Amino acid sequence: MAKIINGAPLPNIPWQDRPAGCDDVVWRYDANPIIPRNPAKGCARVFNSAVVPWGDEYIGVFRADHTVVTPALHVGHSKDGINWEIDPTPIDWRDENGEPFASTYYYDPRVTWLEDAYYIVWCTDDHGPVLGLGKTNDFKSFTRLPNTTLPFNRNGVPFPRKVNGKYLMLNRPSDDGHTPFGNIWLSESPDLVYWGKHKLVMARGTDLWWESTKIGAGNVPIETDEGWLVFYHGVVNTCNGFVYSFGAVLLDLEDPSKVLYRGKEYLITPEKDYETTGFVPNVCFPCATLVDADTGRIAIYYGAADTYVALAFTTVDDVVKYLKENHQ
Ligand code: BMA
Repeated sequence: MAKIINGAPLPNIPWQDRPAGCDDVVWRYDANPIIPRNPAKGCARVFNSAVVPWGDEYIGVFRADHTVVTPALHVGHSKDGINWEIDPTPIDWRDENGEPFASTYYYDPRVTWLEDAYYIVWCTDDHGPVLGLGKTNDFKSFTRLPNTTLPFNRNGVPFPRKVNGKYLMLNRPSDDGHTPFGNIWLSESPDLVYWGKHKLVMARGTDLWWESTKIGAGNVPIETDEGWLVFYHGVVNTCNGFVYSFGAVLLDLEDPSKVLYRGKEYLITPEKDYETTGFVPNVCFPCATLVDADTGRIAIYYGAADTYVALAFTTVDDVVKYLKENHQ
């Protein structure tokens, strides 16, 4: 049995058992999507968002595309991880001196507890898309640290702890458009300010068409006794545009630039109406997981069609078993 390590029990994790007769590794919540259109004044669509436990409730940083279409980050609260209240006011980012540190746009946040605070990585604007970094302790005041990359990089995922004394971040160098290429890289930092020693973790899978255009890490890696478990999106280009599915990979615990098992097939691909139809059709984009270290249950939060937040479930044992038996 694969186990989650260094994780906490989460007895009230959002959960539904695998439906009878279903042998999928990952299965959807049957009342998806959990966040509908226009969930707060001025927020037209909320998707690609990150949630964490908060006492015995949940809190998160949500990507909200406003009614001018530009994306911003908003805090959201939930008692059960399923029903969410999105604050109508965006996060007011300040620099380390308390001065406003605003950007034109903010999207695809990831959140993790890391030593002394909740850290947030997202894509933001500095003469092109870069990865922003910020932190909070109360989800009321938010401090921005220096951006972590040069342009262009639009997909960043922090690790929940230092590995071999270094902070780590998965990321994807890209362009300033809708990037028709992209591989997953690992960058390290001694202090969360200077980032380097960039290493390629894995390249898009040219022979496996579901991930042949680009790939990008999804959730903050889950530490298991078999390796770091990461759900990642894989994109195929078609005559009607990109299709975003997601699969999973296990990375080496001591050196996460090493791939142990990379799944062959997607685990979720756009099939349901809320995934195939919306502002951007055919997108399933994971940004966060909740885990219960006692049972190994995993709740995956993914953006659907750049319009909704949806939820899917699996267990660490199910995914690890699948990856060992069906890897590339
Ligand atoms: C990516 C990002 C995501 C988005 C996806 C599909 O490049 O912009 O936020 O979900 O495209 O539109």
